Amino acid sequence: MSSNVLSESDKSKVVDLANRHTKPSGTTYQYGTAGFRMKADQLDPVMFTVGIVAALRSKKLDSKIIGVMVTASHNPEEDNGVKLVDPRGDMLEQAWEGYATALANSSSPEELVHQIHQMVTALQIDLSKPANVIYARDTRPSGPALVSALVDGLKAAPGGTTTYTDEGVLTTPILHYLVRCKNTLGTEEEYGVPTEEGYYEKLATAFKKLLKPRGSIDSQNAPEELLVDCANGVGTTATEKLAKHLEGYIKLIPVNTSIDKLGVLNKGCGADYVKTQQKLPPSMVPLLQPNQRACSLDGDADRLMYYYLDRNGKFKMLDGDKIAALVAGFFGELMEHAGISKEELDVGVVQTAYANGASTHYLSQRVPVQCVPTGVKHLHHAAEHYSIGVYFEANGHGTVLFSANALNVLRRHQATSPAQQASLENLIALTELINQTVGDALSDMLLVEVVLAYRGHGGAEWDSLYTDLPNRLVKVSVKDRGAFKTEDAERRLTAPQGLQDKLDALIKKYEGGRAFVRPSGTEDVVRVYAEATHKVEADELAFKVAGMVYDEVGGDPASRPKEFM
Ligand code: G16
Repeated sequence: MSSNVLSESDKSKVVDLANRHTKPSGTTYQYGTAGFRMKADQLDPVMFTVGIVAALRSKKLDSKIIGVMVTASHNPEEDNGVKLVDPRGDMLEQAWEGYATALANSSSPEELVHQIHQMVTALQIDLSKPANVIYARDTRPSGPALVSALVDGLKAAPGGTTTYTDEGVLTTPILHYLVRCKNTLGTEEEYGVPTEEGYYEKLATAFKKLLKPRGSIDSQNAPEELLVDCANGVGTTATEKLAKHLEGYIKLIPVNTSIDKLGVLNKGCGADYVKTQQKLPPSMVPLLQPNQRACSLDGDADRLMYYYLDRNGKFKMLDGDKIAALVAGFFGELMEHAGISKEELDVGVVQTAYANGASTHYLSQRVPVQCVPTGVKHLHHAAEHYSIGVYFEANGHGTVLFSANALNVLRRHQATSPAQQASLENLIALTELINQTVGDALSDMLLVEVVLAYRGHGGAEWDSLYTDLPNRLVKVSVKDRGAFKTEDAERRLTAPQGLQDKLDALIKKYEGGRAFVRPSGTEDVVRVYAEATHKVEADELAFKVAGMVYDEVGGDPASRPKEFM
């Protein structure tokens, strides 16, 4: 019998277990850009309430499997985080973020019971339904204890049985893949074999359809070997396993693979280091040769940055914007070669305010381009409006989505020549190679290698699609990042009052100047981005804006930008 009411035994179970996970007074939690994320030692009570939310979400969605990923991705090792994955492998529906936040901020076990009751009533959740949840974590040392707190939350979930499975240590994209596979198993939308091994097999099979073994004509431009900086994180094991599946096709060489050493995760390496420092991870310096390319993953392998050394040995970065430009153009070409018109399938690109102005200009001349707020959840939903939606954040987070209609068109299309047929088969193989659930560094890496091999291009040719405008990204630690509110896809500030006018007056002084300020949703900082025609001016603008931000609200003196003040 359906029920929206917590029984007395439900209530006492919640209270008993919640007593083991009390919230420190004065702490406020917020489901941010990618879930809850903060210093790991503050997360125990949040993990507990997230367990309850995951079970309730499953009940609400007819017992579909919900995923929970314990990771702080690109953040330092001492941070951790948790996010929920919806049944199709995408991010938690945004309307639920508020409920997750409310439960996490309950000031006592009794208040938590009250919040659960409110949520169950408002959302008409049938508690009698069973719940199904799977979870995984990255390699952070804080992970196992946080998983225990999560399990207590799953045990505390009210109503019918909650079944949960520990999927172990996995990359974020593999957990997303598993959620979708398990929920579609036996349906027309079956996504793949619901195991970690099934994931590698799916990617490798598609890659092998697209690129012939090394030594054959089609593979002549794939690199002999590709150095993959694994950020000393969970991407290490995934890269090693994937490499085995790809033997004879491409040789992946994992670098920064110390997953058991304390303090090295994302330190001096990884996608975020490359993007923010705009230089090679020091460990890559002795390894990378002029004219050679390599890539960096982040701590949970959902971001990818490419780079190469030019013939003079100068570092050149190929970020998420460059990946979007490469990939969007490739789909256009393949469709044309397969005899599929733009009217049948439209290709669109989604970016954020961080996209380099030159990339937006380049892409806008070729395809529709949309700008949305930071966070894969925003990009993913916007990309779903296109037949083939390419979304990438400049930081290397992104993927390509194919609509149900696009998959139908590809299945039904009648090629009229062997050449058309070959392009059509390649398009279909790409729908298998590309992770449809979330940005996935490993899947994106194989995609990039396929495109470059087809075009016969290396890093330099790819880089020459357009020239990045000089830019600078700065973090400012302030007393209260909540004081910063934005509009227009985070390109303008609405608070603190008057600050945007001051910024406008400053930006006007710089040739090609553009800058914006937004509070991070994953770190306790405010981010400042600036670009200008000349590098020195982009740097100066970024630091002047950072100085204004700091002066507006005050903050940690150590993080007051010193340059150009
Ligand atoms: C997460 C999100 C990304 C976002 C990044 C930074 O990445 O998934 O979409 O770009 O945080 O967000 P913010 O600027 O708000 O801190 P990851 O790789 O850390 O999960």
